[in-house]
Amino acid sequence: MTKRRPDGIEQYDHPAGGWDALKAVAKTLAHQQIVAQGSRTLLKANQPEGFDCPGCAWQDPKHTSSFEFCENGAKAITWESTAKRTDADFFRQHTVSELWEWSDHQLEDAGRLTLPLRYNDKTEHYEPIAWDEAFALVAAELNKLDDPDRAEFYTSGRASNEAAFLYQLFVRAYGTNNFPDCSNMCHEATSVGLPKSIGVGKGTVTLEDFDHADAIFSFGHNPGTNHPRMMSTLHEAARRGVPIIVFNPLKERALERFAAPQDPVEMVTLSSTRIASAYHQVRVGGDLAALKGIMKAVFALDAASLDRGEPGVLDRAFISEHTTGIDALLADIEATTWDEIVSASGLSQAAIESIAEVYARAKNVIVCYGMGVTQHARGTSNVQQIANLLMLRGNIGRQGAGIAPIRGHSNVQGDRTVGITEIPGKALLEGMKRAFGFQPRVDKGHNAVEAMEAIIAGESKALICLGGNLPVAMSDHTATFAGMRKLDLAVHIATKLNRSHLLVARTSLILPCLGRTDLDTQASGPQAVTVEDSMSMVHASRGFLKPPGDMVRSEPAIIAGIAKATLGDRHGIDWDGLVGDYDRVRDKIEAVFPEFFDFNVRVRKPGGFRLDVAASFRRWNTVSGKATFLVAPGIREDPALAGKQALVLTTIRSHDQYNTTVYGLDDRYRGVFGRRDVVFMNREDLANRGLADGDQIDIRGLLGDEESHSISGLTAVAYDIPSGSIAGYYPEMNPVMSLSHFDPQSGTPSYKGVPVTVTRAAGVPISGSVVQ
Ligand SMILES: Nc1nc2c(c(=O)[nH]1)N[C@H]1C(S)=C(S)[C@@H](COP(=O)(O)OP(=O)(O)OC[C@H]3O[C@@H](n4cnc5c(=O)[nH]c(N)nc54)[C@H](O)[C@@H]3O)O[C@H]1N2
Ligand SMILES: Nc1nc2c(c(=O)[nH]1)N[C@H]1C(S)=C(S)[C@@H](COP(=O)(O)OP(=O)(O)OC[C@H]3O[C@@H](n4cnc5c(=O)[nH]c(N)nc54)[C@H](O)[C@@H]3O)O[C@H]1N2
Ligand SMILES: [Mo]
Repeated sequence: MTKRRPDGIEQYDHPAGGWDALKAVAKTLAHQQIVAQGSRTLLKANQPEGFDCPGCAWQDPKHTSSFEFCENGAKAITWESTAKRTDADFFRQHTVSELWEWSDHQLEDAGRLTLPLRYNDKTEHYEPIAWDEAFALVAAELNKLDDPDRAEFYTSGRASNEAAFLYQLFVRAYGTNNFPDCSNMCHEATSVGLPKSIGVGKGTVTLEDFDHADAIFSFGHNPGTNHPRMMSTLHEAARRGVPIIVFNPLKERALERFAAPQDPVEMVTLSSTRIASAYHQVRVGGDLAALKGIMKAVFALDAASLDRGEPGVLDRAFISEHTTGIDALLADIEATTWDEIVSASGLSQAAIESIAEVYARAKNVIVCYGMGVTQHARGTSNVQQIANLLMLRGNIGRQGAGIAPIRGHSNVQGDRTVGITEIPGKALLEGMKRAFGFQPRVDKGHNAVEAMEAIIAGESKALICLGGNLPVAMSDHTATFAGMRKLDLAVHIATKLNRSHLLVARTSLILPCLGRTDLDTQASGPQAVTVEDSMSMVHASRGFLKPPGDMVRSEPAIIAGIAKATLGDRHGIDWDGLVGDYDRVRDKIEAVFPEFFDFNVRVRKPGGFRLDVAASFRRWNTVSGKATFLVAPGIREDPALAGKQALVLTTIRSHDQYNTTVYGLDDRYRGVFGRRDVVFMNREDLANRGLADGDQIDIRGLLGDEESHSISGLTAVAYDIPSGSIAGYYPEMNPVMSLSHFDPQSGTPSYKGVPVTVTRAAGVPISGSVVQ
């Protein structure tokens, strides 16, 4: 008797990468109707004279002479360089309420935006509008507000340094620090947590450090899907025999086995390489406990070594010269019992001790981490405990060792560096005054959650979005969607249509912009922009494709258009001059931020340059001037979960999506095909609820009210995931989350620690999965 799996659910037994990845790219090129042009475009990705791939923020290899194949990079590029268009006809044919019924995939798949559009509530259509008229409308609405703080200026992390810099200049000159940005939902725990630990809110390693690492730890990220070029690095390290220790509640295929498409032998022989030397299925939210456990075991190894008359495993020279706070950390770890650690992490004491042994044996350790660590109510503490672990053996500021937050959007780190922040620091404020002669506001503005709360409360009346899909990316769609509809002004600078654009305000505009792959020509000729990757490398990006329409403008040009219309000649900023030649924007970036010295010269060198990361050189820009061990009291992930009989939901990306952009409905490595309406559950958790693989279920978030925080009619999939933890796709799961559930230190929503209950779908008979 065989049990049939639910429709579209299969066992995927291949390694990640390999021929399946090549086939997927061929399919994407065909679907986007760009087979010939598309393959030429791909060859220009991440080349010295080419464009920066919008797929992720992983560093390019030093010698980018040959094309580095990356399935999901190829999808990101072809999605942008598609031959499909949404033109005037498209918007004449479809009303906004009709488009609302389309899926997220269908909306973006309609093609590139080609015309500035304004919503007409009489006809219910978006209709073409002239650029100057659009700018004048935005200006009139912004200037009508009685307080600049009633406007919100969102940034998604694809914007170039030049666009982001002009945007923050405009917004600061307008008079607010309301800079919600995608970083607030992503690596904010890194940006807030690490400066207190090591004096810089960025990673300390470069790509070359991976060549010198003796052990690599990976917490809560899925590089096979989200940073596929990182797989080349992990593949190489694994083949060198470097232990790779993975912490992830789900067995992500690429972290288990990977066949490198760049490796002719593996491709021809259908062989593959084991990536993780040990795979620890930590409970969702169990990382804090796991990290404390590893540190406890390291302290025990140290004591045993000293007992034997050996020098111990802690790097005492580093600790005494470079750090402070070790005693408080030691006291906290001593007070934490193994029972607590084992029950909160879901890992056995023996497993944790074996991890500590690998850690103590390795001379140089790199810890990489992603959203599984940051998107928790204690995300900042998680990040700081990672720093603690590394500091115990001096694994920061030394070749082959360090901390590697794996960033999200391709320029999310750069956007922050050039001034997109709701908490302006002294250097930024002084730099702006020096370069532009006006004193920007010093007080804190809104982050993403605060901006959304102000919009929902009706306090903020205008929202300008430099890319992204804010209300869909946030928790609690019932609330965010209603909030959007209350706005007086919503402006979306975008490449493709998405659901945010359909949540119309009294005045709604869509302004079509160039993407990374498009040729950007301004008064002085073709322009390059710059971006900063996860390893703080800044380099140029030049698009070369014919833009999707004559009316489409660059992001810098659109921002300058809005700024000029809104501010007139306030502060004497020469908006036309800046946009006419992006070298002038870069000169201003250099004037504000001295670390960009000789910007225009250095960025013209192939590969660009690295920004100074003080901690990489053991210079600690903390209050005490030392790297600081920080204590995170307690062991439980999240006080909001205390006393709740809840399953903990984590939300994940499929292999076929880019955030809210859904390329397709498959999630190949997890064996899901043609659907996204599934929830991955442990078999015991299913059985305890009288449920089985394939049953229809309802899921309800416990931190919001019952009706608006439920999703009905999902399908339960029995999966290898720790008991008590369940997983579903982002953004489909966002309605069950509460907007007020976030990390109080960083404001990052707890997207990966949502307390929920699961019940059989109302009105569905108990037949569930079919037994043949
Ligand atoms: N193709 C593609 N590339 C992308 C993106 C994309 O959507 N598609 N998004 C970009 C962006 S903005 C970002 S931020 C990054 C995101 O890249 P990732 O950080 O890889 O993001 P997620 O897919 O959210 O998955 C995180 C991983 O954490 C695991 N996880 C979940 N909860 C926990 C937990 O509590 N503890 C631990 N240890 N692990 C956990 C999940 O199983 C999953 O493997 O990728 C960027 N690159
Ligand atoms: N439940 C849950 N929610 C999450 C997450 C999660 O893991 N779980 N992850 C969070 C994270 S890490 C992030 S970063 C956010 C992402 O939030 P956002 O950055 O707001 O969302 P995206 O889906 O990346 O935005 C896609 C849109 O960007 C526009 N776009 C694409 N390219 C360009 C361009 O070059 N220029 C401009 N102007 N527009 C462009 C297109 O119109 C496209 O529809 O979501 C967060 N939300
Ligand atoms: Mo992100």
